[in-house]
Amino acid sequence: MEHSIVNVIGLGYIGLPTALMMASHGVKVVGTDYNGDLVASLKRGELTFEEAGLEELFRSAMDGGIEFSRDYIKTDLYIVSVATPYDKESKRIDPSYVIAAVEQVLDVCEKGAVIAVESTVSPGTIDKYVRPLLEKRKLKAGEDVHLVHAPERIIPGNMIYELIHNSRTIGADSREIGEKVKAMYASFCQGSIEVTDIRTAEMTKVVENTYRDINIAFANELAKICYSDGMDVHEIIRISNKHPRVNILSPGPGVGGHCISVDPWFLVGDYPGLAKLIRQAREINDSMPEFVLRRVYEIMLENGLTDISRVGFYGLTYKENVDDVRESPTLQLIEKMKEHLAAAPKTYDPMCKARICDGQYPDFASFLESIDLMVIMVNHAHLKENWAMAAGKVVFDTRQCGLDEGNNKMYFL
Ligand code: SAJ
Repeated sequence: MEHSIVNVIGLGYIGLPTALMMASHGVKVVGTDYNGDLVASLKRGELTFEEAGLEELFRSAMDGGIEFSRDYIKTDLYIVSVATPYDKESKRIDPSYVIAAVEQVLDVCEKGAVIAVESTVSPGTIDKYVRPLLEKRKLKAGEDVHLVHAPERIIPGNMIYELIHNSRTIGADSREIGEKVKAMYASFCQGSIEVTDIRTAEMTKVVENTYRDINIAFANELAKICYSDGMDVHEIIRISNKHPRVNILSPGPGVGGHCISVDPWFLVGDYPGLAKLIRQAREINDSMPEFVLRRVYEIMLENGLTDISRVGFYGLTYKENVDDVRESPTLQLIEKMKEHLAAAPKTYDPMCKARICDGQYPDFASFLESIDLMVIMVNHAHLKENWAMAAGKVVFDTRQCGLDEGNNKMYFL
């Protein structure tokens, strides 16, 4: 598809790598974000979050002439990758940023332009919230403007590789438009690109994350069963996985991130009478931080530790080697503690430069000095590199990090 310029709207975790990737593959790109500080920082050549390989990609996109702006530009292809926050109580997605972005695109776009929404949305969002925006302006979908849903699939920590190598899905109202958008993504994506309709594309995204949530829940439930009866869940999973058709995931302290812990709720919300396994899996994964707390209490008793303020939690992010703390198990655990009127526990995370919560330590040494029991919530590479510093501590490893026992007293999930 010969576009003059692609305008990528929303330069966050997904929009920025996508915009940079296109620009470094010969596509003319303008990245737009309403956050002036973010735009200014990118214009200065400074990245706004850490991700393996992003720095190099940024340089190559700059060489490819990428521009950043607060303004939407007049063109014929828009990629909308703005945030879709979710309400913790109602479990519903808030589509207001997507709506605002599409409204502003409609203010400036050329006739026949394509608006591809990459943001994660709940199934039906395009029909329910985006299509009516066109109708309101008496614009005809499929003629004046073409709507597309092109959900992202990349995993934080391996985004750059996955942007290039993952297959992806394009949902469009017509095959012709789907194929045109596919051609643009094929400028950098080496995976297969499936063209389908918009509802199917919306649903596949949510189904993919729900599949993973359910599989993690199975591992977590096994951890609870095995612990209750003195069996080693990790050994059991290791051996079971030797079966050619078994591939059990790893139990952990909970499931975080903006997608897997959120998307399955859309199905529960829309199909409460049908989505029973999905709800149960969500509840199991949400129960894990509390399970960790119960285990911490038992470990304290076993070791004669009575002072909860001398228990520290290593890792605030939702998984290893990223700086994203959204819905992280550690933050979920802190919330649980608050519900029981406990003060925020001591925490340390080498990936979090910013202050996330009370009790957070800026360096590993002083964190260790102030605690007797360290609970590993995230397996950052930093931990193995600095493991010698934790010598002599009681350690509860919820992530099976493979650390040397040495003179530590170790417990596992
Ligand atoms: N986790 C476990 N045990 C495991 C695997 C993961 O406890 O065996 C935990 C992680 O520690 C983390 C959470 O689950 O807290 C989710 O992490 P993840 O690495 O499984 O996935 P995300 O949330 O980083 O990214 C997912 C990916 N989706 C799938 O794998 C189906 C990614 O491809 C999507 O692009 C992303 O969600 C998204 O944005 O939808």
